[in-house]
Amino acid sequence: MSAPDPIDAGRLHRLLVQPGELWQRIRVVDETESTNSDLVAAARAGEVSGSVLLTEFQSAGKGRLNRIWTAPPGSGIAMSILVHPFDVALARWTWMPLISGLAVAEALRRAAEVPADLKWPNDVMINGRKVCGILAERVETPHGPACVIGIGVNVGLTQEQLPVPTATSLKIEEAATLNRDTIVATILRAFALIYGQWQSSDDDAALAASYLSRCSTIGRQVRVVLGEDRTVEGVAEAIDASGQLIVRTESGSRSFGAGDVIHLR
Ligand code: BT5
Repeated sequence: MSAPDPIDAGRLHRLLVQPGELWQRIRVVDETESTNSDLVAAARAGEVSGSVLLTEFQSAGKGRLNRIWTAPPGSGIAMSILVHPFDVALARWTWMPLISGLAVAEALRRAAEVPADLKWPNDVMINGRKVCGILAERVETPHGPACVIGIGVNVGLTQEQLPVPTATSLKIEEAATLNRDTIVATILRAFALIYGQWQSSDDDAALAASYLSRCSTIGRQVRVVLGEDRTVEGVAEAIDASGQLIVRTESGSRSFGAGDVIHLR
């Protein structure tokens, strides 16, 4: 198998970085432990909003809840983005992980022509298997609170290279393109669009509707895993105004702001 073309920071810069637009700085490093850890540290040191950091290989990629994200060198997209939603009330920041998932799902549909959808809150799935994981972290910076969002997309992994059997890749799903520059640019454009709409309007109803149109969790029997031996089962009914998942259980409806969801049937 031939090696993939390296991600081209210069090309991405030409495509995306413009004064007055969201994206201001795009860097690619050969290898690092975790792009999220690096960008969180940079944000604390004053890095500008609209910074994007990509790498060809992470030696200690982070998942949620201290889990690990792994992928062979050059096999995917490992990217973190830094944004300062200055004008947005903190109470609405609960939408950030969902906006990110929605942007990736839309971008993979558009650029790679795959039927990507979302398992609440932000796992991007193709045919029930995970193609992208997202880790959103809030960080205190000299400019105020900010958000670092880590996006890992499996692009060229073969079946044998998948770290877990529940994963998939764009290659396995016979995507229309495996060009990582194209996919990164499409994700960043989609994010800028949805994020811009969220930032400029307090009405989250349209956002919730867009999210719901891509979310495969609603209407399903689910198990929400809250801790080692704490789980809740029921039917996923809705997403509320802050992006929380509402589940109808035997003892009534409950809402969840975080947690791992398993689709049961
Ligand atoms: C996530 O966590 O899905 C968030 C992953 C975020 C990764 C990006 S890459 C760029 C940025 N820098 C970082 O350091 N991280 C971000 P979670 O939902 O906890 O899922 C982690 C679980 O998914 C692991 O415990 C494995 O079971 C599984 N997993 C690990 N690598 C995977 C992969 N490449 N594809 C699919 N599943 C994977």
